[in-house]
Amino acid sequence: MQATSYISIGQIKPLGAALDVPSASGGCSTQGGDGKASCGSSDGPQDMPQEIWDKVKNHPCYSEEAHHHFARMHVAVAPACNIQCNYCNRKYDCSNESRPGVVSQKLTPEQAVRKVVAVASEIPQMTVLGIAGPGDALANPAKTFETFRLLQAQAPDLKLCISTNGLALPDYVDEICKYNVDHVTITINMVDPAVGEKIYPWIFWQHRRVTGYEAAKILHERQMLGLEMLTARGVLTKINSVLIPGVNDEHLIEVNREVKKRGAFLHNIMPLISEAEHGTVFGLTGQRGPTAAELKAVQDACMGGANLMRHCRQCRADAVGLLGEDRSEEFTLDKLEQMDVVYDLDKRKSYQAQVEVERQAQQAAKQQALANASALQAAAAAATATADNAATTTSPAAHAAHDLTVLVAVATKGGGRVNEHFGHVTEFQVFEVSASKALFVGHRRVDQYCQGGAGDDEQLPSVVRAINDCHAVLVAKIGACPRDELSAAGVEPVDQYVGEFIEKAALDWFNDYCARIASGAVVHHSRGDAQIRQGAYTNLNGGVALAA
Ligand code: CLF
Ligand code: SF4
Repeated sequence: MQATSYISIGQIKPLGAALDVPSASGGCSTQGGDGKASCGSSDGPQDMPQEIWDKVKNHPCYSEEAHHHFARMHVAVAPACNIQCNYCNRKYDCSNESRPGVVSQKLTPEQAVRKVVAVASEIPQMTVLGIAGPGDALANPAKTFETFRLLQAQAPDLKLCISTNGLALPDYVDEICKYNVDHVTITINMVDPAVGEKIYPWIFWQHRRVTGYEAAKILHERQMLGLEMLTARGVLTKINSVLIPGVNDEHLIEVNREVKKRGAFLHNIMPLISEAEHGTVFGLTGQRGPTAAELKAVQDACMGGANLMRHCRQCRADAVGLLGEDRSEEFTLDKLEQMDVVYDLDKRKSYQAQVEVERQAQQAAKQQALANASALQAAAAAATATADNAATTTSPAAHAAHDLTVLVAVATKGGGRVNEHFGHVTEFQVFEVSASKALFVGHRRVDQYCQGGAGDDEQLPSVVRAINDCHAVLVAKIGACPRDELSAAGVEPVDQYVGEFIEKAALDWFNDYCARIASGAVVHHSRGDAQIRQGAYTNLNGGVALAA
């Protein structure tokens, strides 16, 4: 299928409006994969039209900033799927696995709505209800749309969201608009069926199973058509792509270009999860996932600016809570029976207003820290130039510090602050920091070091491997043993920014680091690669964690 004209976010219309398709030759700021897209998950209100900002500002997946403060939940009402992906094995009762397709309980629409209302009452920052499996939301249209219909009456302030492989998408665009579902994720791993047939063994299409190249071609055409139809109707779309080394790694740059052309709002490139224990085709055939550096290289190649989502946690199909935490065990069907549920809209609004104040404080702190960093850099550059002009010797390190970009790991339990002890971390957030930015670029899951009040030293090497590409780790507190091990590995443990906003803390540390380089107190070295932990959390109650 041929590409349509380029469409910018500014041209996305409210639901129901027709799209003015621009001429292919210009008038649009989106430049596909070749340049900076018009917006991205790290952008703010100044980067997009107000009506788009209103849609994304409280959506933890569509706004990186929002994901520190707002939660989502999934209801597992969609068990069937109409295609097979080589990275998928849908499992039930895997409470200690966190990856797409895994759930503990399938729900009817009525059970789902009860659960949503209960969660929304308990977690006022839960702003988005998503249907993301464990199969495909649109391969189960009756259950998916019945859930949305019931919810519209009972929880009218929730944003509705679905995730789909796209095969059935063109058939349900009207229904999606009818229920005001204004966030749709399509998983698109290829735009070339020759690549696609390595990922999809079959699809179920028009009452028959189709295999090989033909299957991938049909899927590709349906995905592109569905994406174009949603853009034309003003529905925000996010494209999820699974990075499969040797299969579609470089090809994802082409995917990025094609989906941008068709008006996709965000592109989320995620690492393949393929442990043999998961029982997927890729897991069983030894197809590996990417390293942290491989993932970042493809993401960087796709972005000229901030058009990528990098904070995806590859959630379970019944996940509840902030991205990176999972509170689904608190809301099982038997526990719901015992709960006294009141949907208090005012309480939710008031809580969210408090979050907004905190969020603005975080933004202000970041801007102030950036201004400080920029002033320090300017002063350092002026001093270097003066020294150069005077033919005095300036250290090469002082020159190098001006252009530095490093990764910093952060221990946080939410709210956008450095507020978690090293030993309690199950996930580090990773920020890319320079004099002009502190940008969230990923997360690293780890096994919790502190078990039952004591450090488990056998876990330390795997924790260090997970953040081995970082120059520092910002924590609220850290013990002597992990401090020594991190220092020996070249990762600086930093605990003097407790409670501060992450970006400000990262920039303040960066300025200090540059000053130490310039003075010769430390020597800057490049870091190595890091290991991406495959999709499971440690179950503190004795569950088995999958191998790192
Ligand atoms: Fe769920 Fe997906 Fe909606 Fe978010 S998840 S349906 S857009 S509410 Fe988010 Fe989870 Fe990543 Fe999905 S972190 S797997 S991108
Ligand atoms: Fe699994 Fe989703 Fe692929 Fe279906 S579309 S096989 S549920 S990953």
